[in-house]
Amino acid sequence: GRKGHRMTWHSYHRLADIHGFLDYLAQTYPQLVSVETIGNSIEGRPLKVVKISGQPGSPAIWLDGGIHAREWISPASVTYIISELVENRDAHGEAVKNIDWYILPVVNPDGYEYSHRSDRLWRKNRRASGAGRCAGTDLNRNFDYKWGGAGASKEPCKEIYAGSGPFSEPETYVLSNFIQSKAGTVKGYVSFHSYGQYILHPWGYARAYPSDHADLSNVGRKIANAMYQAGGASYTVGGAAATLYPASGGSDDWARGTAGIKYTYTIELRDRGFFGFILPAQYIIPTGREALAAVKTLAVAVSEL
Ligand code: ING
Ligand code: ZN
Repeated sequence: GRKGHRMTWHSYHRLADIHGFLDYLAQTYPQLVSVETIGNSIEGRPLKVVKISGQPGSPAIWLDGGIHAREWISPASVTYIISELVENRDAHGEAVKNIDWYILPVVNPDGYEYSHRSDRLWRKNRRASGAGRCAGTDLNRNFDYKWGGAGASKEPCKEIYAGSGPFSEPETYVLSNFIQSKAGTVKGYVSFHSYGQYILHPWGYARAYPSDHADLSNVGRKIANAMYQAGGASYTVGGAAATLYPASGGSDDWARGTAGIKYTYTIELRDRGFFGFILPAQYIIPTGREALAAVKTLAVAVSEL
């Protein structure tokens, strides 16, 4: 088409349109944007990370979306963030320009496509487990930190099946290796999920907190204020297990507990349950604005470290 891509924020798009948008940005802004396929999903789809470069020596922030297939507002909001950080760069202040952003909008591309084609409420990846057996591992139970503990299941038919072992799934293995390869430079991590309007920080495995709980909580509250100003929705801040429910093997516990990233959050986007996972597309832009406000606030916090 005229614009060189098919992406919009007026409807939910298939994986091909999302990947086409990332490739378009890398072609159009080669000095600012690059796209790297860091590995492939279990069905062979590329895991495409977009890098939006800061200045030499800038700290890095990692963002991901679409760990869970049915949470369509997550990839939609993460691609909205990418669009604004690249194509509306001057509108968002200096802090965002002094960060190396690494962004994986669809961690679970097989599940995402399956949720479009076959089962709108699919959550897990699409690992096959043999004839008559249940498919799929919950990628947000498959990370190594406290793997297999509270709020995770060893039963493949469960929605919270943790997999056969830590990082048994290519999607989590590849993501974790990529971030570890940037060791030391990544100071912020946000994983976007839905729904509920929560800003969650570690720990998820138990109702406990890291020793710098006050920092996580303070920045979390700043994020909540910025999101409210940007989009009008209220977000609740707290430890993941204490606020929602215990869940072991999540990406944010890994990001803090294994990778040592200071500011680590899971953000549960809109809504609070009226539409739930089936959030109408008219809410993509207001929710995307909130998600963008969240990461801008995080960029300021990381810059002050
Ligand atoms: N919720 C998260 C889940 O994986 C969560 C909630 C995140 C709990 C991180 C603990 C730690 O179950 C959704 N909507 O996926
Ligand atoms: Zn989720």
